[in-house]
Amino acid sequence: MDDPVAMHKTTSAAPPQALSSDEAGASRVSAQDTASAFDLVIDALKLNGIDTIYGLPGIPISDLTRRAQAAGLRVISFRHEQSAGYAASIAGFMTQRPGVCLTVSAPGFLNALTALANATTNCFPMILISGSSEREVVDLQQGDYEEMDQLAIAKPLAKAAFRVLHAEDIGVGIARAIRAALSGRPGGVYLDLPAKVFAQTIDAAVARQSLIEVVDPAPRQIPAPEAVSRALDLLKTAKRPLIILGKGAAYAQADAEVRSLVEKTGIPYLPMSMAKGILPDTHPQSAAAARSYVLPEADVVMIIGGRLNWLLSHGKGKTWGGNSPKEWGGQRFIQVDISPQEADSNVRIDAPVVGDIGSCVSALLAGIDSSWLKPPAEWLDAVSERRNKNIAKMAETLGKNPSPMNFHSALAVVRDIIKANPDAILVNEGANALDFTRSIVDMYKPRKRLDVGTWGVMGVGMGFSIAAAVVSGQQVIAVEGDSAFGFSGMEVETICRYNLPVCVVILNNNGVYRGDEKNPSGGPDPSPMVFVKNARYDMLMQAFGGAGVQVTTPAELREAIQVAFRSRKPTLVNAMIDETAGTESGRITSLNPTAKKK
Ligand code: ADP
Ligand code: TZD
Repeated sequence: MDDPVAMHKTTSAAPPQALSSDEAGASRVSAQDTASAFDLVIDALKLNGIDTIYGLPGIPISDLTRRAQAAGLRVISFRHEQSAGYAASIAGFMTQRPGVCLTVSAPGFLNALTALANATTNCFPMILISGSSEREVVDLQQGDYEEMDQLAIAKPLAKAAFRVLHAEDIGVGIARAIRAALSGRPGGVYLDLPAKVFAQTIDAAVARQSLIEVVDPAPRQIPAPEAVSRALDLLKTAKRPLIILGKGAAYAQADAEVRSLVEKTGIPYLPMSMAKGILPDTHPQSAAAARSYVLPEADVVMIIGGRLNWLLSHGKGKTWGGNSPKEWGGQRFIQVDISPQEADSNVRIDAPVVGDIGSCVSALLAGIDSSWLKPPAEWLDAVSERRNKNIAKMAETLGKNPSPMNFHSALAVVRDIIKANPDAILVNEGANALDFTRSIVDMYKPRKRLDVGTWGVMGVGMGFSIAAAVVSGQQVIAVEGDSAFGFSGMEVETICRYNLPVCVVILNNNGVYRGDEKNPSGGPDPSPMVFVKNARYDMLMQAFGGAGVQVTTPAELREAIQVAFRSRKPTLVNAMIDETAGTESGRITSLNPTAKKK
């Protein structure tokens, strides 16, 4: 684009429905010789291929949202900044372009900050742009409207944080934010724009010069040849090799290469939650159903785009065959990651391969020819046997039709729906609702499963669903615990307002984990773990013109989801399940300290 500022001016002056006549007039004048800071922000984003803003308007950024919409950006306006932030972050994960979230100062900024920190934690590229108060007043703590030193607060939670004080620096500010979000290990970036900047206008020619179209924001990082051969040499020694795919492998969009590596080596693989579907979960080499067998038994483990954090029991302890919680199980590790600092975070990494996954996996593949020996049959047979046994056991459980409906009988329905609609995107949060969905519902395509990620954070549900629908245009199904849904439930209005193809399924068991707890004191208050019984979440969706359905059987659930998928109408299915069905903390009971004496 040769002349982005001028281009934007032509469009932004046009729509009278978006701007008042005064504002439109001002914009027309500026179209001739000056550019406002609003224009510069919009043009800088557009110039860099960012076509959507997720945000919540108010002073000082209301006009930015109006002008962005007038200029042809899609502006998705939320009911709470946290959901807008989660939406931006998952858009970043899905597209490899930073998702942009826009908020007002102090409280608006803070509301989005959880999402920014979560993006950094999960390696999602995101840019939070917040308006802020008068610098001079903030720094002297003189009590400005929504006063807060936002830059200082964002810094420890973001991969990078920048402030722009002059309109002519907006181009640089946005370019730096994009590079920081995307290059190397992706993460959340904060960009502080004080209200005073928005009031500035500069000469249009200077403005044009100031914008930067970022060239190669996520440069390929080619692994060192010796690192690649070290990894291959180690892999060749393995008797019981295992590949673990993490969500970095999903993010990298090197799907064909990863699949080829798995298939050419013949090594069983385990997908982490959001890596499900890079290869279809029904792939014969998937060891997902034999996880508790392969982790302690494997001798060489190659981790691609994943971390040995709590989700993998830190690579040691009983899960890995160690005799005590801290003891190493004896595995040797290869770790493929873009971050040179990740190796040795928890246990020794014998062969780190540092680079982007596409380049690393291609380099590994180049060293694997037809003479490559598949893993010993003994190992493959043992893995298959465990896997088939566990799948058969699960099939038996899923075939049951208990009354009341439970997690399994409800999720058997979701499993069939995703099998029939593999392009649909599955958003998932809760505790039991999360763990059971992850293990029961097979995914067939990459980046179709979006969930609570590294923190196990509740509240991502509606923001993720909205962004998934906006970015992909595909049908979204959000499987939600009733507690999890509550964190972002008001965004069903946003779903209805933008008429998005989102079907929310609440597995409603009347509480956190389950719904049958009593107040131990015998007093009139309910237990802290329970909610209003048989709450009609479906009516919440109806309130905004969407479809709300209450179901109590798998047959009703199937029908309701099928209708939603056919109509693509915003739908909420309130699936009442057995309130005694859940376990405390789902699968992570070990992390839950409880008083010794009950
Ligand atoms: P999971 O939770 O699925 O195990 P994590 O979020 O813990 O995955 O790990 C993702 C890893 O992927 C991070 O260490 C990150 O540095 C890495 N990563 C992200 N993008 C890329 C990429 N393009 N190439 C290589 N590694 C990447
Ligand atoms: N707050 C935030 C932001 N994240 C969290 N993870 C929690 C609180 C604690 N928490 C969990 O870890 S799971 C969960 C909470 C509150 C809800 C579990 O209940 P649910 O799901 O109804 O969503 P199940 O299916 O009934 O277990």
